[in-house]
Amino acid sequence: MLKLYGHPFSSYTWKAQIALHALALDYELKELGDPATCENWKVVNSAGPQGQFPVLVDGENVIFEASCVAEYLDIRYPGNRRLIPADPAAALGVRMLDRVFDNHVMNVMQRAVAEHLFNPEPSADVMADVRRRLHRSYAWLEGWLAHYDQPADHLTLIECAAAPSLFYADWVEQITDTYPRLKAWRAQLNAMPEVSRCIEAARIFRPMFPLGAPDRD
Ligand SMILES: N[C@@H](CCC(=O)N[C@@H](CS)C(=O)NCC(=O)O)C(=O)O
Repeated sequence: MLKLYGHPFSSYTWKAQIALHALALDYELKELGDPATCENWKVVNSAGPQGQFPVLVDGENVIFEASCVAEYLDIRYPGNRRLIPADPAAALGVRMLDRVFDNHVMNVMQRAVAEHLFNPEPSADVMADVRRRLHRSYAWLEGWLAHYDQPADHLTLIECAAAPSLFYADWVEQITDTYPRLKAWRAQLNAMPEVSRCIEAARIFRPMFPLGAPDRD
């Protein structure tokens, strides 16, 4: 049985879980609890250089970095529904968007979360910069969506990255009607069974969201 080390409220864990769900793979979520007592941290701390999660364990194989987890699953357990297209040029396009969501949405959102988690007085400058960057990414994505044809019958690595990053970015800086395509796509992603499974499993953890979880979704 595949083992995924992570947490049900963690955005990058969702990204790997969405890939697992899209490929209809059974897995056990090895939840990371209190680092003082939870043995599961040993695997995470010994996998990658920064002890970050998720980490996938498949027998002898230990994979970290959520994009690599998705690619590994797509190679090792290919279904007829590929997360990354076989054509190299099309695959590059998918990976480029994966980088956009990680670097310019997910990680920007995480900066706001970290600022509220670790700083007793969150910096107004940091938050202004986060909001500016998110709006810039939202505007870019709004334009990109005008030309993006999401496959009707399956998810790709783009959706694996987009769903969690847009879910939580919206909680930091709401995606308003200024971005109608992006707002509608986020709702569409949230409604997909591969994603809504993650949303529902994480619901009980919402009081932990450092900026305060909004009353939506
Ligand atoms: N680049 C990594 C980022 C993973 C990441 O930031 N995970 C968060 C949880 S959502 C984490 O490990 N946070 C704890 C830490 O950074 O020490 C990936 O794609 O897997």
